[in-house]
Amino acid sequence: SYAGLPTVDETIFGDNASAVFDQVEAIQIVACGTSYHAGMVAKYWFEQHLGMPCYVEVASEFRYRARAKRPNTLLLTISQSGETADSLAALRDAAPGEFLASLVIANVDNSALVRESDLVFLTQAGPEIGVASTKAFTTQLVGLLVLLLAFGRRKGLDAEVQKQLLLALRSLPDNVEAVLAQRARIEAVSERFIQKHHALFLGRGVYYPIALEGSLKLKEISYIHAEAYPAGELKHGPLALVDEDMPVIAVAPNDELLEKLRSNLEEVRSRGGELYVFAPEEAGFESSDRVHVINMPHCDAITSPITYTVALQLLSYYVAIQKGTDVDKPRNLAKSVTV
Ligand code: F1P
Repeated sequence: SYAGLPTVDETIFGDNASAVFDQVEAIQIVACGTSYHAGMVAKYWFEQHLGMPCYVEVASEFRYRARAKRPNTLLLTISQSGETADSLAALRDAAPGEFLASLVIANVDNSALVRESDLVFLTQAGPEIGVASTKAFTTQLVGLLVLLLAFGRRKGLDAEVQKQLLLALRSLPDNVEAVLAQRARIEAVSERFIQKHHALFLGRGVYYPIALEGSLKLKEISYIHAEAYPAGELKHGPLALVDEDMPVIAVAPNDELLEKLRSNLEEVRSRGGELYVFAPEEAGFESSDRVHVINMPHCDAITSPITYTVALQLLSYYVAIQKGTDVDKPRNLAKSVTV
């Protein structure tokens, strides 16, 4: 008999996970920096696949504002270090009874957030040597997909979709290898950024937070000022910035938003902007003197944000190397922001 043995969820997330997950109707995510971007991705995933309301906020704001109570809501913090002061303060700021329970997705065991949360998912990415989060981010996204499956089993997520998700996770290492195989191409285009002072990242849907993360990496390790926008927002202001000196990096998977993105990129091209398009062959982009296409592997839709992230991380890495900045220890940043 299996009676009394921990469930799968308890094995992964800790004692009592099953009882908590059975009651969860909404998720409040709180995090900082890169980890906040992982939370933004989760919002797209949880609302699309489960119809589960998912609220995401930076910890440095969450803790300083009056909040309306949301019933049956799980408080989810995400943090590489598990020590980020704002995220920890947000957890501590939760009033008794405000949330059903707290869960942390963290990379460092026995860190403050791990000790103080009710449930824990350890990303086990190994030590992050550099200050800027990289493998922590991609493993946070995997952790969020595991959580999606845990809720999917409860919320009637189609068995076929659950199976597809498991298969997609299994082929993720091959997709990442395929991106790494493009490193020479990415290194070659990175040379064009050495003299640049600004860059614009564009994405749509779930790739908007991936664009944000790409721009954060470029800022953090190469000190190039970078912004990210959902591509449809271009015409509401940022288009004024586009000229021949402005590199525009587009995250362009072959999904249902591709045609909309393509017309946004046409707007950039017609204003002389130089395009760097991360896209699979079937998206049909062609390189020319002002358009540089970086071929991405064909990926399963649900895990594809993880694969595209690795490509953007490589771009920032090579730009930083070409500029001679310290990739592992960028100026002014600390690995864990504990004050
Ligand atoms: C949050 C974070 C990182 C960023 C830098 C400063 O850390 O903003 O995302 O790369 O290291 O701290 P954490 O809560 O994920 O440890």
